[in-house]
Amino acid sequence: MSRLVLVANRVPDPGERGATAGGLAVALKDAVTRRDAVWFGWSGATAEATSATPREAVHGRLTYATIDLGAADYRQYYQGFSNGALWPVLHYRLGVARFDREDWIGYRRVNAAFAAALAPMLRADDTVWIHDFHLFSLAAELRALGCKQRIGFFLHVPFPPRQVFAGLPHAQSILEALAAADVIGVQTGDDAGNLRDALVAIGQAETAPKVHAFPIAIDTAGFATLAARRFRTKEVDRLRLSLAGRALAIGVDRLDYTKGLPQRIAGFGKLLERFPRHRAKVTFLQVAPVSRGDVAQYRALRRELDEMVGRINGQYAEPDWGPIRYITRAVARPTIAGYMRLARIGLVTPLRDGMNLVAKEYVAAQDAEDPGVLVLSRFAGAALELDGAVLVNPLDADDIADGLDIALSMPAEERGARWQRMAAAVRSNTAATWCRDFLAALEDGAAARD
Ligand code: ADQ
Repeated sequence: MSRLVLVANRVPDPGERGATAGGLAVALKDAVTRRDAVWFGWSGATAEATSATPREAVHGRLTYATIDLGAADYRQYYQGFSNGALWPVLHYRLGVARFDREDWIGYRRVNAAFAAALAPMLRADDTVWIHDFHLFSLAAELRALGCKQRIGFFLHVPFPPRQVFAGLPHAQSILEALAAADVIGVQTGDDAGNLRDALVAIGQAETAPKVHAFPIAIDTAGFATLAARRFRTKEVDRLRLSLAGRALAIGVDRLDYTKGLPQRIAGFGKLLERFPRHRAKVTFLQVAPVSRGDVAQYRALRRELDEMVGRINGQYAEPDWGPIRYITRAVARPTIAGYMRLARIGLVTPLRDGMNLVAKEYVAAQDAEDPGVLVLSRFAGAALELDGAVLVNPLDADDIADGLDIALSMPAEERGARWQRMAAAVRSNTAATWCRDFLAALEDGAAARD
């Protein structure tokens, strides 16, 4: 089998294995354990200048190859164009985006630098799989250097309707660069439709058929085992005892404005206001470690949340009950898995999300004998697969409150039936099938599912 070369903005820490590894590392585990592989990308460190050659670290069949980013490249490529412009636009938030011509130049420069550092490492029969919006131009840069390998690209975040994407300066260059990939994967059929439309509108109709949906998934059996094991530990006992028999609702997110946290907290406040019978009967635990804390919008979000949580707690707390527990420190993944199993409600309400793996993890973590209810945003990619969830409009605090009321009042039989439907979905599409489906489309030209 040919070697697989994964490219992503960040390369996971080789030490983060198994239970502690998150997101992409878990999703790609199947692909990298079955064959020789290279994982190429940014080390996470900044230096005076971006490295011209990667540092390599061999771990069995997997080689990590990393480069440092120069300070200006970090600012323009990563903070500027990737996080400041692409992230909001791809999440339908043109008004939040910050555009700067220098950032775009830096973005192109770093994509070219990735290509220049990677190309000498490539063997003729390698398969290259590029991940996410930081590297939209990388396939084209590799082609410009003469690389003829199969190249796949997967976008982890949504692709908005073409009229929204057109608001991004240089939108056309980005779409044109994508044509260099052989297969372009997105999370859902909606994203695929939007991206195809955008390609056709700029005269790239021949690229549109390369776009397919491959909904990302989790290691369902692994997460279920982790949750069941962790459920019986002291940390989860501590939480259980502190609830004193009350229901637990849990939210687990990075602290990001796309995750709908203010609206979610407002929704929980509306539940207590409009449905007094739930007061002192349910506790909401939100875990949201700070991410991108050096960006002004994220600092403002944190202040807003601090204030909202304080107000609602002040208004409704009893001497022996506080409505909201809000943690901005990181909590270890295995512990989160145990908490999810304890929670009667998983509250996942992003304003827009490519997929949202937390929703799938919550389903996997449940006890089949007494499962909880998932209250899920209609605008998360996961909503298309998890039709047993109580779906809500994440922008509408009253709708979130209604969803919470439905979930808290739901008879055990309905809870079980809804969970069975969702459990079947997360068992049939897993991280391993996701990897295999994408690579089959890229390497064998296998027809994608959509
Ligand atoms: P993210 O926006 O990071 O990912 P998500 O899919 O929800 O969002 O989470 C990724 C992983 O991080 C999950 O395994 C989750 O458990 C973990 N995680 C999130 N918050 C955490 C917390 N507070 N503590 C511990 N762990 C936490 C992007 C896209 C998503 C897409 C993924 C994968 O934005 O839409 O689902 O990539 O493609």
